[in-house]
Amino acid sequence: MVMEKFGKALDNMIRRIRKLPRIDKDALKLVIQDLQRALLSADVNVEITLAITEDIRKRAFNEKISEGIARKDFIIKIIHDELVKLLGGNQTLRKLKSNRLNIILMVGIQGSGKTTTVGKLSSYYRSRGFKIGVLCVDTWRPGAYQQLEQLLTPLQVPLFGIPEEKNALKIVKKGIRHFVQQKVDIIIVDTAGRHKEEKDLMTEVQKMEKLIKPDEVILVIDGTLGQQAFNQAKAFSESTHVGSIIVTKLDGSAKGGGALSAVAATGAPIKFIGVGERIDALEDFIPTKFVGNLLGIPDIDGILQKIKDAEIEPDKDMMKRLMKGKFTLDDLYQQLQSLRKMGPFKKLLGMMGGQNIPDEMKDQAEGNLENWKVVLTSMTQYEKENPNVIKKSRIERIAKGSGKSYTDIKGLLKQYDDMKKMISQLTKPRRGKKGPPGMPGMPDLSKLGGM
Ligand SMILES: Nc1nc2c(ncn2[C@@H]2O[C@H](COP(=O)(O)OP(=O)(O)OP(=O)(O)O)[C@@H](O)[C@H]2O)c(=O)[nH]1
Ligand SMILES: [Mg+2]
Repeated sequence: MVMEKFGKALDNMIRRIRKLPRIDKDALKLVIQDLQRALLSADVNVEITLAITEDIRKRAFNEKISEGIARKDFIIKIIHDELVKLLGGNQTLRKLKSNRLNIILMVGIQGSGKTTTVGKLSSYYRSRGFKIGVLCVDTWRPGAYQQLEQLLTPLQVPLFGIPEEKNALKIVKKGIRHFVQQKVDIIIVDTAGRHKEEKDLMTEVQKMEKLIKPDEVILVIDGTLGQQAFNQAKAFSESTHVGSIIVTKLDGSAKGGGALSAVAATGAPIKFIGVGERIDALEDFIPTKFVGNLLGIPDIDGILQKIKDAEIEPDKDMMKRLMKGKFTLDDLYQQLQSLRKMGPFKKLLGMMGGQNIPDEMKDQAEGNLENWKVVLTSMTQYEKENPNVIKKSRIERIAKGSGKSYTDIKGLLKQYDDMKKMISQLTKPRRGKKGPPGMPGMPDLSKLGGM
């Protein structure tokens, strides 16, 4: 499993957060220690670890949180956000340009998995309809050309290389010319492995970049690399314009924190991860999903959604209209839509005094939403804004236009009336009227809807 150990350490941290009845500054201190331990044990560089945890410490108590959101959930969210940010944010894959040549330059240290990844990328893009050409400019590793040949022959992807030539720049120049003539969509350039102490080789790759002006330089990082990943990645990003990262060997027992450090060192996002030696062992990298798994919270999406909903302010104009008793059919439709998501409408009602919306109302809203949608398209704007004018002949016309029956339309209009009454009661000062539990002054909602 990917980054198993890191995941376990984070899991412990989340458990700690969840067990706490409430979170105070002392509790946060422990949580932050857990997180630091998790990051460090995953080989994340010390400075980065401190920077992240400092950010979390600051945000945890200084940011205002929306009503109805537990501080615990909020802290889980910030930890999630910070880790996603560390991993380069939620970048969508840069789309290769169609109808023009794209050049990808692969760089990385010896044995990081460049050549294997070239094979995987060839297969990935070929199956998406691109015409690929692979260029072997590895003048160091014995049998580099043959290794690529073995990988690419089954895929029927053409390979260019001059095994006896020792000047990488000469090969790359000829190779690009060759594939331009062949009119390929993507040229993937596989280079020799090199590391930061090999100054000549670092200069060579720098010159190569200048010469071929690639659309993307991909740094291939071995996921098992550990602490050195930071400095290696930094050296590459100082010599070339690293645009993205592929982390390999995350199928093993890799701690993977090296990859996190590499992202921090280069500022480039991870785009793919390698999860095995086979040609198809390449996965899209989706930071939110990755971090969600890492944090081991199955309902992380639920928590994030809840916080997002709470942060959406209800429509102020609508609130004003409601307060004035102006409530149109369009408003109703919008309300039902947000009711379905139990988002801002619930909040709006909460602000008006009706906290607990019964489930049946939610179910009915769900059931009737589609009907309302159709019916509303058969109404004029005037009718939607002044529903009281909708009498017999208009109902007949609307029924015909929407393919519903006369009683259907009557039923929906009744639903509108009930809703309007409910809202006007909520906006009136309360006088201890009877209503369903938890909703003082509310009309019987079970009558709502029946279509
Ligand atoms: N388990 C696993 N092994 C991988 C992965 N990617 C590459 N490898 C293995 O890592 C070893 C080195 O891979 P190469 O692709 O030759 O690495 P390279 O960066 O081209 O090496 P040089 O050309 O010498 O710099 C091979 O044995 C690969 O099978 C991966 O995602 N998972
Ligand atoms: Mg290689």
